Amino acid sequence: MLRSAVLRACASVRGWNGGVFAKRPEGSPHEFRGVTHPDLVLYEYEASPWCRRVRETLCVLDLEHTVRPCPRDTLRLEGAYGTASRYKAEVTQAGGRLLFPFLHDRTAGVALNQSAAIVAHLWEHYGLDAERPPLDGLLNGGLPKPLDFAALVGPSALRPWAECGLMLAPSRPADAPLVLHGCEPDGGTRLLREKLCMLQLAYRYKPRAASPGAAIPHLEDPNTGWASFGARDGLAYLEEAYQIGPCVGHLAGVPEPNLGDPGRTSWISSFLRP
Ligand SMILES: N[C@@H](CCC(=O)N[C@@H](CS)C(=O)NCC(=O)O)C(=O)O
Repeated sequence: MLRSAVLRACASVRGWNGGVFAKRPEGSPHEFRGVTHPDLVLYEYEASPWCRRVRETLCVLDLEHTVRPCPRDTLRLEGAYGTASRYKAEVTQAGGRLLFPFLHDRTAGVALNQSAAIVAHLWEHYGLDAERPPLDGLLNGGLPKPLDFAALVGPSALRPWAECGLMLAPSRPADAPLVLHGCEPDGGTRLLREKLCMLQLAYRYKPRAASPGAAIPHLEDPNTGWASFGARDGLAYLEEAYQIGPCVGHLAGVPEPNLGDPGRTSWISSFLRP
């Protein structure tokens, strides 16, 4: 009850952005500069406000992509990670900084940090014939800075718990990526994204517009043949099939060895550092 109220509040902070696709001209084939399905890999974590901005854009542009979740090992040091992190090494290998979101567009041959640059890249490459929904424009540079920040941070601040796609939990790896059908503001989709993120399970994210009666979220696991609609079964399945330990808490220490950036700080890390 409380959870669904919070989920509804999270969605309403950003006015359901990401639940409505950009309109494309009548009869326009669903292709982007001749490419029907660009090969996009997003490294992100659910609780990061800046990652939300990019996930929304991918939904608005109806771009299927692969998510490789990079939840935090620790809040004490920015960019720190240990052997429990599954995908962070790929970010530096692809030329990125340990700062999320990070997009590797393997079709365009581009690797990008910074949410604003990623959003601009996606519109320039894959949204030229698309009509930007006014709300999406407003939430991407159309608001005064303090309001923009509040609208961005609101949905994360309403679910600040470590398990909500912020910190990692030990998990079994999956051979093939799972498949998630849903959209950014949908509460059930968010619950599944949070869990997939905490467990660092890669997935193909297939945007579905949010309409009354839309059959989302829908989760499939090609590794076992399991599939189901709705969040409740999906959460139980992921826990049973993949989780092998509790989520590390907000106060988790810097991992030893630290395979990431040795000395980056932020206001939150200076606050938490002993
Ligand atoms: N200005 C950047 C901010 C990105 C950012 O600060 N990301 C934080 C999470 S919200 C981060 O990745 N911190 C390092 C870490 O998680 O280790 C953007 O717009 O992408």
